[in-house]
Order: sequence, then structure tokens, then C-alpha cells
Amino acid sequence: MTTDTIPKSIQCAERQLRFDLPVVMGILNVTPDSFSDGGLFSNIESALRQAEKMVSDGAMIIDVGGESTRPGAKSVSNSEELDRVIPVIEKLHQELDVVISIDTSKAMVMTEAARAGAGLINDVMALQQRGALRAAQKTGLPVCLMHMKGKPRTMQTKPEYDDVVTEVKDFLTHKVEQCLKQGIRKEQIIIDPGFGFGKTLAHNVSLFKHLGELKALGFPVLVGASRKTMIGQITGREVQERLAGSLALATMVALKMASLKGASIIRVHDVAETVDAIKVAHALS
Ligand code: PT1
Repeated sequence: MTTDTIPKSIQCAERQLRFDLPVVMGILNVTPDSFSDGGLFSNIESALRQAEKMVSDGAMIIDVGGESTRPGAKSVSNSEELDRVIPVIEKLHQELDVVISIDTSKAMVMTEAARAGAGLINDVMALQQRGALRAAQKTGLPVCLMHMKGKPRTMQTKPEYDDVVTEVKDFLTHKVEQCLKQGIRKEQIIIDPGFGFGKTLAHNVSLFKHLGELKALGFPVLVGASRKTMIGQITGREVQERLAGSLALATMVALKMASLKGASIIRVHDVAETVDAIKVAHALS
């Protein structure tokens, strides 16, 4: 596929996302450790306040996740995940003018999230769980397909590749084909190399340097590296001190994507700062 076939926009339920600039996706974790245990209502209110802030800071997407996928994380049950995310999605959908993304790998969560008002499915398992491909297609929503080697609990124990760039590209190409066969349209697909998911620093760096090859597959590219271990490995900083490093990475994504004329989504914790960095990178590119 050539450059001009990369979509300039993507339809997320009733909202259209435009890719004039890299799109910022704000992270909204609704896992128990991300809240004080003040009960269901206060958790929903607190999620709404966080999301409102990210929207006013310039986030075009709010990514709601009820299961942690960071290295070492354990999986949660269907009902646990539904209880965490569905009330929050309903509330955000009522109150905010923004695309809501559901960060899940579970078919049932995809279906219920779409009913509750989600506009995008973000799956770190690229629709490989039982029923997920079909469930995603039935929602009619766009999907983000991410590459991961292994499972979150063990993925960082000695990840190995012959050639990480080729393996990630081949994996995503295969998943895209499966989506197309299932009836998901090519204008509805986003791809993501999965920074930090079964990758050493060297693997992450290779993938970053070859983002152009991913972009050449013809889809918008999502990059999630905010505060991740790779930033810590480069800077020697703990997770709360990784803002500057994360901004440097986001700036480089914006610059690279501008020069490649590619569409991109950058998934971050620090929305206001990232939006400024992207604006400057884009204006000067
Ligand atoms: C991501 C992503 C995600 N990351 C998409 N969804 C997480 N599409 C959750 C670390 O190395 O990159 N793309 N959903 C968060 N997962 C991680 C992974 C968090 C690794 C931290 C690390 O520190």
C-alpha cells in the first residue's frame, strides 16, 4: 500500500477522528490499585474528573482499561473487568464529547463496552482470545491490533527474536488479514508494535527506528511508551520521573510521522504536556 491510502480520518461510532496531527489518547486505568477504595460511585466520579481533565488538555481519545497489562500483571475475570469498566464508559459517554476506547482482550467486554458507548476497541492481544475477532466485528467499531510476545505475567523473561521488526510486521500483517476476512474494513484498522510487550530495550529501539516500515503497511500507527520501562532504562529514572523522557519519545514519533506523512495515535498519561510537544514538533517539521 502507498502513502496516500493511509486514512486521513477514522469513524469511531458517532465521532470522527482526524489525523491532521498525531492524535493523543489519554490513559484512564480503572483497576483497583489506581483508586482509593471509596466505593463504586466515588470511583466513577473520580474517573470522570480525570477524563474531563484529559479532554480539556487536548486528548481526542480516552482509553479505559480494567485489566493491567504491564509486565508481571495477572489477568482478571470477565465479570470483574465488566464491573470495573462498563459504569465508567456509560458515565463518560453521557458526560463527555470524546472518543472512548476500551482497552480489553475479552470478547464479552468488547460487546458490552460498545453498548455502553465505546467508539474504539484497543486489544493488546490483537483479537486472539476466544470469540474476540467475531465480537469486535459485530460491534462495527474500529480496532487497534497490537503485537505482544507471550503474556503480561511472563513476557519480560528473556524475550528473543531472529528479527524483531520482521516478526512484528509479519504478525500484524497476518492479524490484519484475519480481520479483513472476518468483515472488519481496512479503514477501521490501527496497528501497534507493542512497546514493552515481550521486548528488551534493544528490541524496542529497533522497532522505533523502523516505525516507517510499519507505517508502510498502510494503517494508522499507535505508539504506547509513556512512562514505560524502556524510558527508565534509557534515563535511569523511576516511573514517576519519566515525563521528560516520555515527551522526547512522543516528539520523535510526531516528527517521524510528519516526515513519513503517516497517521499516528500516541497513548500517554500526561496529556497536556504531550499535546504541546506534538504541536511544536509538528509546526517545526
Ligand atoms: C500499548 C499499551 C496498551 N500499553 C496499546 N495498548 C499498555 N494499544 C496498555 C513497561 O515496560 O503500548 N499499546 N495498553 C500498558 N502496558 C505496559 C507494558 C505498561 C509495558 C508498562 C510497560 O513498563
